[in-house]
Amino acid sequence: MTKQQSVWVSRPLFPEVLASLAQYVDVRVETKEAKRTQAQLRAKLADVDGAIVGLSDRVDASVVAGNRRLRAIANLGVGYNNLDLAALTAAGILATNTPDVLTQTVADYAWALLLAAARRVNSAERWLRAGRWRGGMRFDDWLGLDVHGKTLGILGMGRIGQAVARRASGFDMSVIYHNRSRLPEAAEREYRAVWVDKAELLQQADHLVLVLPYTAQSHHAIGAAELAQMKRSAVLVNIARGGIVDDVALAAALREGRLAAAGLDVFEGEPAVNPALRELENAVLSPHIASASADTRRAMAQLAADNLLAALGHGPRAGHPPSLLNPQVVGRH
Ligand code: 8YV
Repeated sequence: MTKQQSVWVSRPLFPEVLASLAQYVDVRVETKEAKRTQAQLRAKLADVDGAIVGLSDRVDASVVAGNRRLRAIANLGVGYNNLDLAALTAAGILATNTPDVLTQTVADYAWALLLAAARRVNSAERWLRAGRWRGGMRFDDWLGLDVHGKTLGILGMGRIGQAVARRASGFDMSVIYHNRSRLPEAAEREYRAVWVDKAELLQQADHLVLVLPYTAQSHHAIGAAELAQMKRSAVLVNIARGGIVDDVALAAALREGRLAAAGLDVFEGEPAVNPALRELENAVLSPHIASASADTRRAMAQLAADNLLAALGHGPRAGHPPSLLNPQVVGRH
């Protein structure tokens, strides 16, 4: 049977997720993720009803201008700074993201980076693999920094920030956080978390995790001035978006010993990574994989597919995508 609607999937997904889409719509899948130009994206979206896109697909006004067919964009990720939500809403296009399903996995990874950077895990492994462990090691070699018992700072206290905070109690840490809005008292008690202003957060945190959305306001929220306020013994972890940190200032602080270490999963201009960061032994670097556990990536892909199908009027949630970002568009068609 020919299906009336078509969707574009910007990168390969799990076969069972693609099969669930194909029950209802024609599916065109790209064989690999790519950084496409606005003109290329515009062409890809020209004759489809919906699409699954990811962070590398910048869907802005120029991409959807004049497209009278496109009804829905499902983003593979909780952060959606790659979408111009105002432009999609103005064009009557439903937009969705993938919250909740990745919260715990991303919070786990923040801890992986914090512990790895503080305890120099990756650097020690590189040294061992290079065949340099030949005995005669000094008792004061490979000294790292403790994490347990310290003060954890969290910038951004949404779902993922709270999941990071919850884990801190297992490390006997106290938690301070900064966020536009304070948590309810019960939640602050549960996480043993105290709201502080941003300057206090920077100055008092023994280690700092960044988990805030990337917006015009959060661009370079951590730059030279902020790094200068942090403890020299601090570890900085970024699992949010590259643009939140000024990479050049961070590399300088790490190189000059003004900051002890960093764990970075995201980079300004990724997949390009500032060479100054790549050279630093005290930076743990990974290619934006905080949500990449098998269960979570599958759940994210399925949620994106469910969102898209619902937005196009199919399946049990027809008309009501589970994680809709612009509900004001519903019913406009
Ligand atoms: C990516 C993320 O979307 O959810 C987010 O906001 O940044 C990640 O989960 C994922 O890596 C796919 O690119």
